[in-house]
Amino acid sequence: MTAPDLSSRLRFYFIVDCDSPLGLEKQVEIAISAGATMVQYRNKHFHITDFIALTSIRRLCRINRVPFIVNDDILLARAVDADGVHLGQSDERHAAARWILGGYAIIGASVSTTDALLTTDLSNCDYIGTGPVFHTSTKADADPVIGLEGLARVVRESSLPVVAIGGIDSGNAGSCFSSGANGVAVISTITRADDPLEKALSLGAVCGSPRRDLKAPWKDEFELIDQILAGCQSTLGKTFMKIPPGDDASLFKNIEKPVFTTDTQREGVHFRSCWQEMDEIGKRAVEITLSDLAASYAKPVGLFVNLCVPADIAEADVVELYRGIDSALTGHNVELGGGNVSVGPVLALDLFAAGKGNDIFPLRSAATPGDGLYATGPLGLARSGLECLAKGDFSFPGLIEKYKSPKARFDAAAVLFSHGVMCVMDISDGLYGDASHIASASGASIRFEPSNMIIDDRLAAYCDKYGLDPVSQILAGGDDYELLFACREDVFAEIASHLPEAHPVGCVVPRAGRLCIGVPEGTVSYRHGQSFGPK
Ligand code: TZP
Ligand code: MG
Repeated sequence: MTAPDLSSRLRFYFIVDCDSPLGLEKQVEIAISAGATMVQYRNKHFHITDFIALTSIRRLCRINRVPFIVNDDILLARAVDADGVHLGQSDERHAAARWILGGYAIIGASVSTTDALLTTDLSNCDYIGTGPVFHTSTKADADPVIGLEGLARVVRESSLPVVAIGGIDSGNAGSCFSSGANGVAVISTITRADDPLEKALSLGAVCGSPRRDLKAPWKDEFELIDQILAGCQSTLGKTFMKIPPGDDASLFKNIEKPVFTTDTQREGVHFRSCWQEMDEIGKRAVEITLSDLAASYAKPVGLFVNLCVPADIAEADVVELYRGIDSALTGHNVELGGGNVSVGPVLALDLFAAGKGNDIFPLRSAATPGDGLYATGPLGLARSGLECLAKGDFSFPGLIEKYKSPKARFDAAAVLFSHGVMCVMDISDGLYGDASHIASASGASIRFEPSNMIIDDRLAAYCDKYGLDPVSQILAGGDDYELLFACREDVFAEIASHLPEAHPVGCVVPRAGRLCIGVPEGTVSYRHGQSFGPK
């Protein structure tokens, strides 16, 4: 699911009908192909034997990247790994759902009057469902009809996106949108229609949700590899390899001063596929891996990808992922040296890159007291972009772009190399943590100089909105993949004329107690197992 925000995911919200003669799978296939943007499993008489049908529609939604919500039952939502749950008005249950399903779960609540809006704590909720807007016979114990005026009142008073429900069809959905609803939730207009697909398509048209082909999951490792390779011809080891991929291993031509690095990207840890297009995930993984070669002054030549794919991912999406990998490799003139595919619980990429080393191999241990510590560009942006995605705040596209599309700074590395800079690393975990590595390896301390740090306008605006300290964002924020380097001040002055965004962040001083001095209390860079990160 790659819809940019929750409001657009609510646009065409289909709820399954367990009492319809049309099977659940058929209902969901019809809804998704007509453009449904969210699917809810609602079964007021759930029996454990229903679990098979439930998992089958959950799978269908995941393959098609449509968010899947379970009605009312938090533990069932958890059991089926739903994207969220839809609940009533109990604050206690909203809080429990947040705790049980995690920070990224979509939690909806039914709230139909402005009075209820005032008395319900919706701090754990992401959207509200309001209705019945029109008469419905689908829900036996439905509240009184609130009409379009009632819907408009709730929309006016709600700070959360609103999905209208109850008696909605393609004929009246437009009036719900005109009353301010972000989406419409429907059951019987599709599940009880003589021609469900036709009704679903008409509704999809009113919702502005395009019809789509259902995606097929990948089925066979070797077929998948053939598909992947068919889309990757441009980077299959032609220049740097004597024997390109195709055998048990690839044979490289002589690589002078060979440099190797590895990195990993895991769904839910390093990225979330609902935040990004698949090709962006592929590109990002390559740039991040190559960034370590840039920080080592190496010229990348080959990349190996060990891919783990869940069973419920579409073949077309894996091919798209590789299209992104291919395009990043082409951009850096690097060849795909080979790879491996296995099935696994989540999408994960382990990447290995080979490069040709240069006359200098920069070290973290090469900083000397008296050196300045510098960064090649503004920091804290990617972390803030990640936070925007986590909050569902899309008003800082520049920050989000920085998180989604990092660039390995080979251009900056070439400038640092030509000026003989000996101490370089890339900033992946955050300035504070990464500078600590330099301090530790060099037997020195780093004194930060916040007054010199570049505070990008977009970062300043974001921090203003959320009452954050930009310097803390800069110190804590990872994922920027700028280069951090230490050198003398006069050398930096020359470098700065080639890299206008390069700026001082601190200076190297003799070891004085702590590795880093001048860090606001409570600042933490990313450490696996310890700090900020996706669920
Ligand atoms: N909650 C309020 S009305 C309703 C629910 C679940 C039923 C909506 O079904 P239909 O068939 O779209 O009117
Ligand atoms: Mg690194």
